[in-house]
Order: sequence, then structure tokens, then C-alpha cells
Amino acid sequence: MQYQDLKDLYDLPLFTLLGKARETHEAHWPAAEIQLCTLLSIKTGGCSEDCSYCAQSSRYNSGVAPERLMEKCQIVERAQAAKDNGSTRFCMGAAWRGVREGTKRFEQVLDIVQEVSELGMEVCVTLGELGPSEAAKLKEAGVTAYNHNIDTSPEHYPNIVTTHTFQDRLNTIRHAQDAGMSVCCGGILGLGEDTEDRLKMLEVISEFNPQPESVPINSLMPMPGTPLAEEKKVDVFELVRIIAIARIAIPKAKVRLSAGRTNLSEEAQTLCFLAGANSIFYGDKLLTAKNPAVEKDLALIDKLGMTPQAPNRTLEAPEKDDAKPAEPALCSPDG
Ligand code: SAM
Ligand code: DTB
Ligand code: SF4
Repeated sequence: MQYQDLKDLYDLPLFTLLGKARETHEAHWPAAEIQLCTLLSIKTGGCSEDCSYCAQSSRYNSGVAPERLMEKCQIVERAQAAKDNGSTRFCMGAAWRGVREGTKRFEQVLDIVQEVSELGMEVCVTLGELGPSEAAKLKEAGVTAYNHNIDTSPEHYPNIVTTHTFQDRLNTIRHAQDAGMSVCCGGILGLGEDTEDRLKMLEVISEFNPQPESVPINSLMPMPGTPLAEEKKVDVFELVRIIAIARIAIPKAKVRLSAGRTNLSEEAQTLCFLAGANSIFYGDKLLTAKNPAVEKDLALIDKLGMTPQAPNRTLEAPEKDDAKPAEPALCSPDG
């Protein structure tokens, strides 16, 4: 969806926008279903990149100690526990710039994915940059979706990250899609961006061909020691508007209310679900930051009469529209 159309949605009275988002939601999704996803940081900290929101960058004194890649058996144990607790998607994150075929760690990741995928949940990984051959190997090993966020607008991105470009992010997304993986791509609100940046981010995401299978909307968790540690909180109504617009612009995607739920009241989260969010990270920890307690989430889901979604193991990547250009319209070659 083009910027002006997104802006027109943004400018609607909130109830009109929510009405449209609801209508879209119910045309594509069961009204009261929510997907529960479990996150696990399989390789924490010590990252070479300088993403200014991230506690895992080695450039900042965030207090997150660098760790080695977790052992396969521990990861599989956690995946089994997630399944037993009702999660239908298991997302493994690694604090790497990227992965390269032929390296020991990539072979280890493929082995881990293979075993986790046998548990029958959707398997998502987020490992940083990928080339075509790495993407093909991950798909073959059983990854159902690759998470790679663009995080903000192309214009604001260089203010947030300097060690890789917006175009690098787009290239990885293209490689994941070309390998037949579904893509999970979203961003973060609260990086000092303005409304135009937020809508431009949604423009890029909604113009992917095919559109992503899921769209995580994170609110910045300000991490001590990072350059954005003192950034101010995102206004709840801004968050709700962005979720509603994401729902309308990317109707078939799971819109995931991601980082930042610990700062949201139950009522605020309910407004986000009403606006079209139909997935959450479930479990007391995100990668390094806190997430609401499992019991609290289950109680809220129960109070709202929502039901956890069944896994969709086939998770066929959405079809490409051959009439549209393959690359997002907004991007310039040098990012
Ligand atoms: N290294 C890989 C990468 O950059 O894609 C994977 C891990 S990275 C931590 C995954 C995503 O987590 C980021 O793209 C960002 O959207 C989100 N994230 C990281 N730190 C965050 C924070 N402090 N608050 C909110 N979201 C955050
Ligand atoms: C996403 O968009 N959010 C998740 C997941 N994808 C990998 C990560 C949130 C990280 C929050 C900060 C932390 O835990 O360090
Ligand atoms: Fe590294 Fe990913 Fe954190 Fe950036 S967001 S510093 S690439 S772990």
C-alpha cells in the first residue's frame, strides 16, 4: 500500500480506523484467535553490529554477557516445553550479523532446526544476514519462517544502525523469499522516528512481493547502556493506530504484538487485539528483556474469550504476484 493511502488511514478518527481494521481482520481471520509463540535466544550477546536499540551489541555496556551457541539438546528441551505449554511457533534468535554456509556454526544451526522441526511446531529463526544458499539450506532443514525486521523507515535506518544498510536487510528478505520460506518482517516503534517514518516502514513491508506471513510490531524496550536507553515511551494510541493500519495493509499476515507488552496495561493490549494483533510472544522472557508472565497472559486470553491458534505446519509461503515488481518501491540501491 502506498504512503498516501496509509496516511489517509492514519488521519481517520480512531473509531473509524478501528472499524475498518476489524472488518479486514474478520474477513481473513477467526475473530477471537491468538497465536502463542515462544522465543529463545540460542546465541546471546557479543554481536558485531551497532543497532542502537539492542542490548546484544558488543559496542555497548548493557550488562548482557556474551554466550556461546546453546547445545542442541537444551534447545530441543525448551522447544518441547514450549509445545507442552501451548505454543505453536518456536522462534530461535541469534545475536549474529549473519550466517555463512560452510561454517561450523551454520552446520550446527541446521542440525538444531532439523530436530526442532520434528516436534511439529512452526519453526522460525532469526540469524541476521543470509545469502541465497544459506536460505535454501535453512528451508531444507525445516524452517517455516525467517524473521528479519526492517525496524524503521529507509530514511531513519542510518540513524539507528551504521554497520549494515537498509538495503542489506531487503536483500536478506529477498533471499529468504526466493528460497520459499515465509518471511516475518516488522519493526520497532520508539526509535526517535516520526509518524512519517512509521508509515514509510509499513509502506515497504506491505509492498513486499509476496507480503510477509507475519509482522511483529515491537515497542522499544529501552536497554541500559544502549544509545536509546533514555528514549521516551510510545503512546498507546499511536501503537494501536499502527497495528490497525498494518492489519489493513497486510491483511493475511499475523500481526504480532511483540516487545513492550510489560509496559502495556491489559486494557491497552486488548485495544491492540481489537485493532488486529493476533499473535504474541508467550513466556517470561523475550531474548534478553522481560515479557509478561505466562499465567497473566493465559488469564487475559481467557477473560477476553480468545482461543489459542492451532499450528499451521505447512505454512506455505504466500504466493508471489508476478504482475508486481519484486523489490519494494521505496528502496534506493545503496539503501
Ligand atoms: N541479529 C538478528 C537480527 O538483527 O535480525 C536477530 C536478532 S534481533 C535481536 C531481532 C529483532 O529484535 C530486531 O530486529 C529488533 O526488531 C528486535 N529488538 C531488539 N532489541 C529490541 C529492543 N530493545 N526493543 C524492541 N525490539 C528489539
Ligand atoms: C521480533 O520482532 N521481536 C523479537 C523477535 N522478533 C526475535 C525480539 C524482541 C527482542 C526484545 C529485546 C530483548 O529481548 O533483548
Ligand atoms: Fe546484533 Fe541483531 Fe542486536 Fe543488531 S539487532 S546488534 S544484528 S543481535
